[in-house]
Amino acid sequence: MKMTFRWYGEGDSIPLSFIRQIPGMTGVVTAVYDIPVGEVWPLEKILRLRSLCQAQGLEMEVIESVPVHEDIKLGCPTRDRYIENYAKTIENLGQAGVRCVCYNFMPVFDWLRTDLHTPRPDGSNALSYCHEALMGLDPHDLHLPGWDESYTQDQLEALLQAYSGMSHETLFDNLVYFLNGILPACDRANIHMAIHPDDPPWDMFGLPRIITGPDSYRRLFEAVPNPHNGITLCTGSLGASRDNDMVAMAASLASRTYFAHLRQIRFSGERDFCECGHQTREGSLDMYGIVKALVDHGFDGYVRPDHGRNIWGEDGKPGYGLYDRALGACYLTGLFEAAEAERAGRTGSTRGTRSTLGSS
Ligand code: DNO
Repeated sequence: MKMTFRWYGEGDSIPLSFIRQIPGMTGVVTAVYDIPVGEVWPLEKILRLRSLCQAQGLEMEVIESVPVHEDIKLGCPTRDRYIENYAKTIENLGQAGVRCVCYNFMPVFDWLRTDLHTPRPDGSNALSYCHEALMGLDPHDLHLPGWDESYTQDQLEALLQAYSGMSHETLFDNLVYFLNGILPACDRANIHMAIHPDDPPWDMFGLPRIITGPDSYRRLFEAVPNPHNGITLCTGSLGASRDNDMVAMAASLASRTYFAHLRQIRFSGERDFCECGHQTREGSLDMYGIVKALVDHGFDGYVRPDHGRNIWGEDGKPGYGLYDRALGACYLTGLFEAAEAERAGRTGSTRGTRSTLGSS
């Protein structure tokens, strides 16, 4: 596996020079942030990002995300142009050495939380989700913490109208249409697509969500068997549903998992949770069980720590400060070292954690 760290480009308050100092770090996960959704990412912009990373000895092999235009999710007649653009972006990314692209297929809203600064007993604070509080919000007048409010009220209203009544089947068909449109480019560029699950994994405000549990993946791989069609296993997203057994899912999905977001949550109600430190004892998910299941089933992709708490006085971008994610990365690297050593001992395999910055 390769340990990576999300970096929000030149606007990120965390410099690459700090990220490289996290032991075991091989690269960053980033994106071009100043191109409107649906337009082609110019090769020069991608290469510039890569050279900034390389100057700090960091790889840039994973992109999170290349966003999918709503017209594609809606299945509008205009989608073919956006799919063509997406394919062109994939080709440009391939030329820059990118190997994996994370994306999601959630209508209108990406991840949702109801509080970004929930105080924890140890004096830190973290993101949390309360289902009742979310259900009490009016989707037509939303001011969600952390949500990118890039839509005007009118645009949001029009989008909600356009989606109204859309079934899960139609959204799924639109995903398949999208994948079939871009996979030839992925094959040429040798890029793995890694769909991020819906966070949290249930319908929101009447909008369908389709990447929520084991059945979603069964259906997805049946419909699009091309091995470049893969997933981002996000434990914090999928794990928020008590129906999802994350250790079993890690085992059964390992071979199609190209990117793993390994994040811990602690349940505080049936559908309520608070984010917490990555360690197993901090929350409700068995992190070692998940890592071991991935390793034992042949996972050899990219990993990143996910949302961290604000600790040690840091007031970072919600979920994306430096300190707690760095602690998470070190913890996860240790879990992988142990699981890979154990597996090698059992199978006589020489495969292990790939070389890191320190090897050169
Ligand atoms: C939240 C992230 C998501 C993720 C996208 C992938 O912290 O995990 O925003 O980047 O859903 O497309």
